[in-house]
Parts: sequence; C-alpha cells; structure tokens
Amino acid sequence: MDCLFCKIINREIPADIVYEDEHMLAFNDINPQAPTHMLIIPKRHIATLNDLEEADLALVGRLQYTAAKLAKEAGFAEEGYRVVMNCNEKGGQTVYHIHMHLMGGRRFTWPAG
Ligand code: DGP
Repeated sequence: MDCLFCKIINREIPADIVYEDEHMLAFNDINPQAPTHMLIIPKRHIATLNDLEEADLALVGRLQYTAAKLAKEAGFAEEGYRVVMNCNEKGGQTVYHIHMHLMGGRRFTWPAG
C-alpha cells in the first residue's frame, strides 16, 4: 500500500518513534508546530475520519487515551496542550492515514487557523 504512515509503521521509512504498542504508533512530526509535536496513529490503515466505523470506537478511544498518556509523560498535561485531527482537503489533511496531532510546550490560540 502506498501510504507514508504505513511505511513508517513497517520501518520502510525512518521516523523518530516515541511510543509503540500493539495498536498504536507515535512519532515526532517532521514539521513541528510546537516545542513538542507528535503524531499518534493506529497501526491499521484508515484513510480519513470519515472511514471510521462503529467497530472502531475502541480504537478511537485508544488514540485519545494514548495522546493524554504521552502528554503526561512529556510533562505538559497539567499546563495544557492541543490535539488536532484534520479531515480531508479543506480540513488540512495531507497524509491519508488518520493521525492525531499532539502539540505542547507553548500557548495555543482559538479559533484555529
Ligand atoms: P495533516 O496535515 O493533518 O495530514 O498532518 C500530516 C503531518 O505529517 C504534517 O504535520 C507533517 C507530517 N509528516 C509528513 N510527512 C512526514 C514524514 O515523512 N515523517 C514525519 N515524521 N512526519 C511527516
């Protein structure tokens, strides 16, 4: 499958991997928008949020839970952080394998751009 993030999962492309378990992988974003900027992805290929099915509810919970766990480990859980999932072209998605951005270490503004 010609998917960048599947290639990272399969170690065909190098990445700075910060967390891995049976279901999830997390690695540092190549173009960080904050002092800490990680991407958390399910190991199973799902192209967009629109492709989620009811059977994936546990996986989505695990994605969010992993983000909170990594925020605590990074030391910015208490002060606050931002998680983002972009969907499709107008949502700013550029890699079509769902991923949660976890950003911390600075103040974030709202609304997002
Ligand atoms: P999005 O725009 O939400 O689809 O985010 C895709 C993110 O993926 C973007 O912040 C940059 C990051 N990215 C793209 N290519 C690579 C890569 O080869 N390695 C890593 N570590 N991150 C990448």
